[in-house]
Amino acid sequence: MSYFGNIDKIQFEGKGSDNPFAFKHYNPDEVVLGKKMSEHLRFAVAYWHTFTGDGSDPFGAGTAVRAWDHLSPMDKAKARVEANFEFLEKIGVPYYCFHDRDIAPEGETLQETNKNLDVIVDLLEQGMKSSGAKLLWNTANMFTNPRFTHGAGTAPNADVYAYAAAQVKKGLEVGKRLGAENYVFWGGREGYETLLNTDLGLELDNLARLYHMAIAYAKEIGFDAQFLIEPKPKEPSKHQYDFDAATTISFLQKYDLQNHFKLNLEANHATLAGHTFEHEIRVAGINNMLGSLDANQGDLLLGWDTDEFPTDLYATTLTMYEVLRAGGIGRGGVNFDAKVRRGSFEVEDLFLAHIAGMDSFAWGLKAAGKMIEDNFFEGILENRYRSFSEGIGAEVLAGKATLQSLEAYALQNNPIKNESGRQERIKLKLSEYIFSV
Ligand SMILES: [Mn+2]
Repeated sequence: MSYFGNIDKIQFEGKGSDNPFAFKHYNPDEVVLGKKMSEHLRFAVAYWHTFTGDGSDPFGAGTAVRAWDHLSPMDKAKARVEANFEFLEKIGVPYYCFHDRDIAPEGETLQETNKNLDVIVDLLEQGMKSSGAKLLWNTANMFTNPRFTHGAGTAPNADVYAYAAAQVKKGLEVGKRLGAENYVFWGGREGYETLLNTDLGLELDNLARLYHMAIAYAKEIGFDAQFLIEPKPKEPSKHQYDFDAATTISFLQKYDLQNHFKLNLEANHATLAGHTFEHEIRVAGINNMLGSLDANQGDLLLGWDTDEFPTDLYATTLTMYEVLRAGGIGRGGVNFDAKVRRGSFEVEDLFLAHIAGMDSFAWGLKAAGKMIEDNFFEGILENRYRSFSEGIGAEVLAGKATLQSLEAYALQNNPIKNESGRQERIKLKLSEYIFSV
């Protein structure tokens, strides 16, 4: 059966096209900086927003109109599998991502839940074989069920901790079976509300213990996916432990986990942490921890995680500029962790939203590629830091300088001359690049 029968495979038609169901910028085979667009971007569809989400919010019931609405939970789960592969094929996206509870409903017991999961994983495996679609990553949802009200890997209750561990174990087995490129840990409720009832040190130690167990088990079963942690500063907890890239990297280093993990960075989570997405990518990049991207955008007028489809070209350009600068996305990808707005409830909107996101990222990639080809921004950095390439600056970089030698230099170097940073000029140039492609 077809879930999107009236929609044909989305084609690249180029900038002149006014067909809303066509790409204007995303041309998978087009080469940018020696590599195909499809290889740079490695797009993924998020199962939860695209197939499981129904448009409900804290003020009202779901609005989405989907062909599987009337079905029982297990039949619904089976229908969504078919819809997933039809959608991936028609939109031309090679990867998808899911949480365990997106794909199959929970049962009364862990045994029953795992049985439901196995039924759906069988179907996913078959669908991947026949369609060629791949799993960018999977993860465990350890935040929706009420048992996780106080956290999972940081729960104050060892029974909950054990349940979470069992869920991670199953997740790793599922990931191995489906050939996942990455396995993600998003600390859904790993955080706290008040220190008055929280042993912060123990909770963080326990979280690290869980990660070490996951590393050991993945090794044991021969699951060689890249492990990723997804930082987020708040929501649902007031204080989330994986606040941002820098906090997460410091956690990984403290517990000797840094060689086993990279980061899955999300644009809207960066915004909530008071950063730009490009800041987070740069921090990960300089620490060799850029793993994968959750592509979306927040609304600066709202204080929560709105997960909108990315359409801001300044953001997509700077994102792709940072990715290219970091040497690419590796085994990661650009996963649309984005949901259509509640008012965009028709299935057509799923296609139009992904086209918007894919075209915006392709546009950003082209602009960023041009910026790098022209060496414009790199040239600015080279000039701005040139005092470190000779004289006293070169001695600092070579590790030859001491406080005494720097003092001797400073005493005779008077006055010091600074230069303008010229950021207004640079920002205008950025606009020129974006609108030239
Ligand atoms: Mn989000």
